[in-house]
Amino acid sequence: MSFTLPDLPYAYDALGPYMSRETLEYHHDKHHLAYVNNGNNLLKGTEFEGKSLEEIVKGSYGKNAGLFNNAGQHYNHLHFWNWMKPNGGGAIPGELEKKIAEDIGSVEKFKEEFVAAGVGQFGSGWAWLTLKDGKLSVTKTPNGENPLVHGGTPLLGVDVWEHSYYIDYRNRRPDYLKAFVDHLVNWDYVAELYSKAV
Ligand code: MN3
Repeated sequence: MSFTLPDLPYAYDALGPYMSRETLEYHHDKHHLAYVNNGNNLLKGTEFEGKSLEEIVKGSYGKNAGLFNNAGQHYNHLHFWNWMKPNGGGAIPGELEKKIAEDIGSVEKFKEEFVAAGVGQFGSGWAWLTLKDGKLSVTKTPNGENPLVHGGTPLLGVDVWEHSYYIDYRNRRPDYLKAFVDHLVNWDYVAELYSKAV
């Protein structure tokens, strides 16, 4: 299976003022496209040709760094576009909200931990809401890594590479993360991933 770049699930200007058209044009059309193209080139002739994206991500981790970086980022970005929506944030579907309260303490505590994980990721990477061994937690990873390679399922992730926020927020990563949790998260998509994983 080769990688392809899907269209964004909303218009380029749909996430304003929290994420601009210019950011989405660079991030989707250039950065994500580069992961797709580089990933396809690096996939050729490897044992991973014909495997699913998840299998490629898990299988190449620690074995083929070039392929892993691009396949991991392709996986992360496929979900990232769906983890956001216009007028996002807001209410969390009941079952998931209950599970967050059980495992993390409260929705407010989750938001604090999630923002802190993103702020605390030194350099490029991602912050996550992860399901592992039946339990939710907030985690973070460097570069293109994600919870899949650590035995978990990513339910929500936020890209903290500078290309994700520098046009709109410059160096203010905490402001970007706060805007993401309060105004961008597509909780219906997170809940859908949760129901598939349990
Ligand atoms: Mn990115």
